[in-house]
Amino acid sequence: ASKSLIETVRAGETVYLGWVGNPDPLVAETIARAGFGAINLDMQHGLHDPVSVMRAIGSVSAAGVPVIVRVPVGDFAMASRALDMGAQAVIAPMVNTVADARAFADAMKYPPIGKRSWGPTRAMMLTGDASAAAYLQRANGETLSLAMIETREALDNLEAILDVDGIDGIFVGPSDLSLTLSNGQVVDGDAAFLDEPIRHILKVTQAKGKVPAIFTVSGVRARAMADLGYRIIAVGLDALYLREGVRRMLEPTLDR
Ligand code: 3PY
Ligand code: MG
Repeated sequence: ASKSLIETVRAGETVYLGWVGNPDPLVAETIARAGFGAINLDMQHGLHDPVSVMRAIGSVSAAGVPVIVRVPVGDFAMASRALDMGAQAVIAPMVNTVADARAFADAMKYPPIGKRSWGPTRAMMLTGDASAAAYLQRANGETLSLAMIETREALDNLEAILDVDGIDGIFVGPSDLSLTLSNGQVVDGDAAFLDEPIRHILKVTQAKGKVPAIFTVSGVRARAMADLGYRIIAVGLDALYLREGVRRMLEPTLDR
């Protein structure tokens, strides 16, 4: 089997993450096989639902690629379900307070760290754990909870959020961060005024020994974030892959 997400992250390697909102399992599999180190299934702004997540985890796992699920805002019950279905990590959007972070960690981790309820039927098919004890023994350490920092409030609470036991890393949402820091004036994930917070979040996350992750919309930006020190880096999304692919295909046919 290929390396799990946690193994790759522990090895200090960078994971480039494909982002998929289309709920058809073949779309996720095709994008996974095109070269990404992991695939995120988006239930917040994408069209994924619990059943499509279950199916896409199957098709992407068949390609030997780890799956992350981004749940809808505040839907921590879905975070547990995503793990039960075999997701190796969950991204929770809009984690703004310690209470948000605590609720997220509770859904992600078994006691004594959290309050995750038992039922990893599909997860155990994928890990190959033959007993409940075997899965229990490693689940808390091997499933990643990534809390999205994407508002001014979250930025103010960053250290306290990172200190919550059971939060494994931070996932920066540059679009929402630009929206909230500019008080609704700008949506631009590449805006220059994000440079300072993006470096600050990275430094604080590294200092706490947790995983720094971020969203980007280009390979150039993704590479720059990797060089800065981010370790899980989303590169664009499926709608963009389709549109850019079509444009590149049609480019030679255009009259100049
Ligand atoms: C953001 O940039 O706000 C995100 O949530 C990335 O998907
Ligand atoms: Mg966002």
